[in-house]
Amino acid sequence: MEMTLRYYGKEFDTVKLEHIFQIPGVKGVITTLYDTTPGQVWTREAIQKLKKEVSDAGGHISGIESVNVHDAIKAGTFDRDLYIDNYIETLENLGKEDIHLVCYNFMPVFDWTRSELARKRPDGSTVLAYNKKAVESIKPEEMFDSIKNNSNGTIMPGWEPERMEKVKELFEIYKDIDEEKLFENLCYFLRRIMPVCNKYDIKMAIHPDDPAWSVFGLPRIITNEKNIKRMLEAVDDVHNGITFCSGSYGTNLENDLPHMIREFKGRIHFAHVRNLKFNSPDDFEEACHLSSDGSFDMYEIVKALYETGFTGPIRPDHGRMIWDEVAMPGYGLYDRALGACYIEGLWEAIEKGNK
Ligand SMILES: [Mn+2]
Repeated sequence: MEMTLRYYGKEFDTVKLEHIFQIPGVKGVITTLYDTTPGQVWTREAIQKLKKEVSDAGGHISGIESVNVHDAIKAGTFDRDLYIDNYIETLENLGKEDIHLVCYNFMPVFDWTRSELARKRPDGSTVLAYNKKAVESIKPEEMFDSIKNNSNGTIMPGWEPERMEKVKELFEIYKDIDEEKLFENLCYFLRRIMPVCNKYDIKMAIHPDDPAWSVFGLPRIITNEKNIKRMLEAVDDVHNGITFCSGSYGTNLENDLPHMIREFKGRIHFAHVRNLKFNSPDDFEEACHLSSDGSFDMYEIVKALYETGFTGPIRPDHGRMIWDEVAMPGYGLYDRALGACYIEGLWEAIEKGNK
């Protein structure tokens, strides 16, 4: 595995690349062109500029998170082929720039959903949290507002203001889309992009729906073992793979995380490793990465990745806000750095224990 951190680019991130590369073992970032909109072609010049920014700081790009998929593709509207053509052109440009991992998601309208961005824990740290009742009691527009007002002046991925203006229109295009239709649209997209992925050896890694259930009545499909298996079999190409995000699959307590990792051996191209603490099945908060702070056995998760021969990038996922840091919620430097070192420690112990 390669330890990495997510980075949004110097105009958007509150964390500096130079600081990221001071974290032990981190020389790669997972990054994106944060100012592009879904459907827009990424030019080679823009990709080269991003690569240079990272290499000038002493590191490299380990993968892209995300190249966002336009809603026309997810909803399968009449103009989807135009947007898929653009997506293919972006993949081609990434391939020519020697980038071989692309994380994306297929969630309608919303990216991840949380009811709180700064729930205070007993030690004074703040974390993202989810309460099912709180989410069910508000309108989608209100969630946009609350996320905008609580993100410390940053723009949260998936919650860009231009999406909020279109939220009603977006709901409209999904009104006849059920899970089956969404699944078909995903397969259609994957079949069309597989040739370019094969040509440039680009591994596509779909991110799970977060949380792993339907929110605001919208369909959600990347939620459990059965559905992932169906997706991997429908387009049976190694370049059609997954991002194993423990914090997202873990929202559904029926998902057996180490078992899923073993089940999808060879098709996991990217891993997000983080812990959640459940206060009840309907309420969780994003604990620190340590097993004892949350509900997951992080040793078993890392062990499953190690034992299945995982060689891709891992990144610590959302961190707590600690030590008075002011940053994009979930994406401060300090707690993610602690998470990276903790996961590296688990990995080293498991690796040496196996020799
Ligand atoms: Mn994730």
